[in-house]
Amino acid sequence: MDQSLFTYDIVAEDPGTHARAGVLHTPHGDVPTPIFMPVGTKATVKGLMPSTLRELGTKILLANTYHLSMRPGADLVAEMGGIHDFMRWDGPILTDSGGFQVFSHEEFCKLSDDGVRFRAVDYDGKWVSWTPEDNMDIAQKLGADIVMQLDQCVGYPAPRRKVERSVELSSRWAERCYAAHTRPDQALFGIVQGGMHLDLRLRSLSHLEQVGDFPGYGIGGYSVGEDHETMFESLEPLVSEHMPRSKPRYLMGVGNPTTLVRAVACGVDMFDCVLPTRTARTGSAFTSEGRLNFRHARFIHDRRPIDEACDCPVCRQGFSRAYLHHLVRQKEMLAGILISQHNIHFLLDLMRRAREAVLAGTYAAFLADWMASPAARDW
Ligand code: PRF
Ligand code: ZN
Repeated sequence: MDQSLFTYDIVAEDPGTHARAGVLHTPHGDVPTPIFMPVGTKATVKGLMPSTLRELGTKILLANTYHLSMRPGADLVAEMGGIHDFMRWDGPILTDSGGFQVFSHEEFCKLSDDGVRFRAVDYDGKWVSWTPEDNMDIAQKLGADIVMQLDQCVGYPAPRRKVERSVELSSRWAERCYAAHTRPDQALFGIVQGGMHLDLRLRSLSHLEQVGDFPGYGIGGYSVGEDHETMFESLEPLVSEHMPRSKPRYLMGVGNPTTLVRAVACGVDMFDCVLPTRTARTGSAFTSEGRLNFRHARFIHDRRPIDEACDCPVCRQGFSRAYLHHLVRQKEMLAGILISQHNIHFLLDLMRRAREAVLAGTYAAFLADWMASPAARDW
């Protein structure tokens, strides 16, 4: 990797918390942090045009190496000019390795000496074998700006010994991914595992620091069934006391608004989650008053926008709750499209305001205000 293409500037550090504001430079543009990354697993954020994502203020998108390697295949994407050209999004893209997806069907997943064998249950059910080198080969063909190492994510609860083995395996894979990754215009992030055990997390981090000079770190293995307090017990000290200050920190697969606001206070910089788009497709919206589900009959005559405090394109254009209720009930595809836009805007805007608070040195008050707000109740 050409390090000069992926510098991370810390612009401000909040005096009352561990929150920071930064700018991550990539070959396809700058990413202000803290940031939420909308999820476009199969090289599409379901139902949304890239121009719409841009209008919402999206700075970086997520896609998935596992899904794209199954369909349409990494060679096809490479033939079409790489993932940016293929999906017509010219901003930064991060691809997750697929470690998480592969291990989510544990019964169809076998570890071999050399890598992982799994059944592609979301596709044709065929057995697929991946070494860390195969995974990097796919990631380099897809051509995202940032790619994640292959790792093993363990659910919760899990026996400590199992978590320990996953840390050791993920460390060996980190080393092999690091050695196999050669694309200069692409950054490879290591992933810290270790479940809810701080000592295992620290061991994982120190392994990664021995492997090489990763330009950033993922924090995997959270939001796997534990409650919030259990998560923050190890996440808080890991991030605020132990992770290197100068590198971006990406909390993987975490996207409920309260967790984002609290994790920023610990010093997390990047987030992704399917929550805003997946729940949108079931009629559910994030609002300043908490979560609303438009299936509910109480919206039949409601003329108000999704959220009166929102300036997203959907709320600005005056689509009423009554109309959304109608679309959701009729299973019209516009329902998911409109609510997805609003929900993505909600998380992007939350992180924009968080960043402003860090720049003003008032993040502690921002956190306290959020926790006292009706929105925090639901998440
Ligand atoms: N590893 C990878 N991707 C992930 C996770 C992980 O642990 C998680 C855990 N919440 C989400 N996405 N590679
Ligand atoms: Zn809105």
